[in-house]
Amino acid sequence: MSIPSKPVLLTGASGALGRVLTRALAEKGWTLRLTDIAPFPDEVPPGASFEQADIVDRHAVARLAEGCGAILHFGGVSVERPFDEVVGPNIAGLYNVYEAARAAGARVLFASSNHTIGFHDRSTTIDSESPFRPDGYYGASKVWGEMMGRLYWHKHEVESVLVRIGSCFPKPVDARMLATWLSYDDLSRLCERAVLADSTGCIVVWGASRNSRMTWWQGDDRETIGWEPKDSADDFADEVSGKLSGDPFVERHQGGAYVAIDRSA
Ligand code: 15L
Repeated sequence: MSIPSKPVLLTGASGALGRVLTRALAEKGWTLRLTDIAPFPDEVPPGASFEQADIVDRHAVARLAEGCGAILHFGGVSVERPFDEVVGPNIAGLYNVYEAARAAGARVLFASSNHTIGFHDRSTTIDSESPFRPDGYYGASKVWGEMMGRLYWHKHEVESVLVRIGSCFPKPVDARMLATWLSYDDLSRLCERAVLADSTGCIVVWGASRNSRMTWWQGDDRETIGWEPKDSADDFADEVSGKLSGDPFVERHQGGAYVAIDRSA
């Protein structure tokens, strides 16, 4: 069993995915530095420490990253919100994270999103080089994050694994998620591989499980980190395949409900 040689900083630790990763990686014996703007709701596991901090606080982020070998960046706004709520954590916050990574010599795993490409049609298959088509301010902020990854790689050799997460929940809850679902275990293994891989450069990985309805996304760099998903949304098909939005515009696009939020019809 491999363990990173340096501590790993996890931002957004108090969120749903942060808590999942804290449990999974602490169980493996990793040394974790946890941070979030909200208090950590669980008992802090052995090998981990928690500090409450705002991602827009540049000095706090730099201090937290000092001596870390990797940053798992799950902090910031994680759903579509008005621009003024997104800009601080997801735009300035990304600068803080990348500056901290640069100073520490740390690799970044950036929790990007399928909402960077949400306006592609479900009838098409895109790859990681296909044009961005963000479906809101949140999706556009994730495009910015991916661009920061590329900038800091080419200019400063900061490595990044940019994970375009589909729908990471305990189980799929509607028909769309039969394509986009990423299980918690597949996410945890992905983060583990992203940190432990010898070198990554700046790469993109689609964050979805082995769902047979996942015909939308192909061609990423998962081989570089040796990650293959093991779970599948197919097991939930009977339960949720009838759960549609009833809106043809939403059903046409990969981003689902986000494409219709605040839309000028
Ligand atoms: C995301 O990026 C969100 O963080 C999550 O809450 C879901 O909305 C997910 O995308 C999705 O597209 O299902």
